[in-house]
Amino acid sequence: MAEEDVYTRPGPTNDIYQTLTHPPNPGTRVQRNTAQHGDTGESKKNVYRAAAVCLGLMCLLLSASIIGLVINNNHLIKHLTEQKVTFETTLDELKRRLCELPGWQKSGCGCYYISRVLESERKTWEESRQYCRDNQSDLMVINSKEKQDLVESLHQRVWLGLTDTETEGTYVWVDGTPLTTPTFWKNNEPNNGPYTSQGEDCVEIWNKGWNDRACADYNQWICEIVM
Ligand SMILES: [Ca+2]
Ligand SMILES: [Ca+2]
Repeated sequence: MAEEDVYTRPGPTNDIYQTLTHPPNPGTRVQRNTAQHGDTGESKKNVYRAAAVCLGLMCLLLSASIIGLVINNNHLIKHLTEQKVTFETTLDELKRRLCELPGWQKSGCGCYYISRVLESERKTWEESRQYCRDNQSDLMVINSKEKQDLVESLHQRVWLGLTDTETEGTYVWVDGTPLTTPTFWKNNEPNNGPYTSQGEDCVEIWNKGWNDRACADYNQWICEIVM
């Protein structure tokens, strides 16, 4: 009888056997898995929706930023344009007043200063140019026959704003333009001073023609303000 009690007594051991002999209904397991997959799909949709909303918001913010930048840029351009007009007006007024000072004279579209004849006041080409720059001008650029006629009419020997200091034989005006304008060299000039050791890299007008001359020589000069 004791042996029978062992095999019929309910307990954890018998539960295990029942589970092994009667496994859970497979259909139930499939239903639970399907429900789990449905939940996962819904979660993914929610994530996608949230991502789409975020992207939409970012696009809106970006568009608003671009519109703001365009508006600010337009304001900046308008402000700079107004400043430019003010600056140009002030500069024109300054040039006009400068042209009224003693020693300056207006001619055509320019205003000119011719240094005095006194030998003690003559300057090298660089010193002459510096004088012009200190007075809101530069050495004269001759880019037309009218300007050549003007400087010839002065009957002075003066430095012009033309040099080949950078590259021998390649002349450049002080405003940066190359010598492609009409030229008015004297006969046999420029010759780069064949009888001098330092060469001749700066240009003067002398007796109605251009001559290259040693830049360190002392000379009169002519400043120009283009109006
Ligand atoms: Ca030269
Ligand atoms: Ca010469």
